[in-house]
Amino acid sequence: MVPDKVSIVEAEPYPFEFWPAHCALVIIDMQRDFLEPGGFGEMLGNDVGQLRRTIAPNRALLDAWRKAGLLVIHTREGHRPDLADLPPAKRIRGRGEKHIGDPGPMGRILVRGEAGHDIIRELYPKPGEPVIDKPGKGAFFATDLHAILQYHGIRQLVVTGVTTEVCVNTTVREANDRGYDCLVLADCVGSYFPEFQEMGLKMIKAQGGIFGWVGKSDQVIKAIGKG
Ligand code: TIU
Repeated sequence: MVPDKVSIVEAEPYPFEFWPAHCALVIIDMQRDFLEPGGFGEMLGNDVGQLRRTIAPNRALLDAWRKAGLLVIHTREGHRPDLADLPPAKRIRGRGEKHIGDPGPMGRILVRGEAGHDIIRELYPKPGEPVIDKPGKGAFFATDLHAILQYHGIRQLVVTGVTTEVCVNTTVREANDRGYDCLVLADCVGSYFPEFQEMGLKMIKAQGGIFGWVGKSDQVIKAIGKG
């Protein structure tokens, strides 16, 4: 049993009241196609180094989180092999040569069951840890994430993963509207674009924490250690 008590975690715009027994770690889309050299992300011309710097801090946080027996949830962006859940608008967006579902460097792009769709080895889910397969950018859209969180009595989320301005921001906004407090960890989220990393975090913590808080993983690890 996780003790039902609060720790204060340094964060912006003001300290975050961390209730570990009611808080889940949500690791967004740390998938091979987004992070690995030779994957879909790099094929599109993106600098995967901007995302790879998040791997080590996520790993340290995940180790501490698991050791404390807290709930961790992993998400993956992707689609059914028959692409029945892929809106045509999403498929053709970008006018690129390659679309979701086409053969890519690590199997069919963003299709469930393909190598590139899976989570990177360093952060691979353990048996029993929920993995949410999501067809959209937000982790609540067309998934059972909210039901799983409610079942576990979760009221807060520590959010990490990629990319900061796309799937992380969308998920935090969805979570905010569903009544969850979100703490986003700056060193554990990444964008291909440094300016979007900065602004993506500013947008969350602006206006008194309009969507949530921004903090750092070492502060959360410290708080777990004291738990
Ligand atoms: N997971 C996620 O953010 N999906 C994306 O497509 N991100 C981009 O930044 N493209």
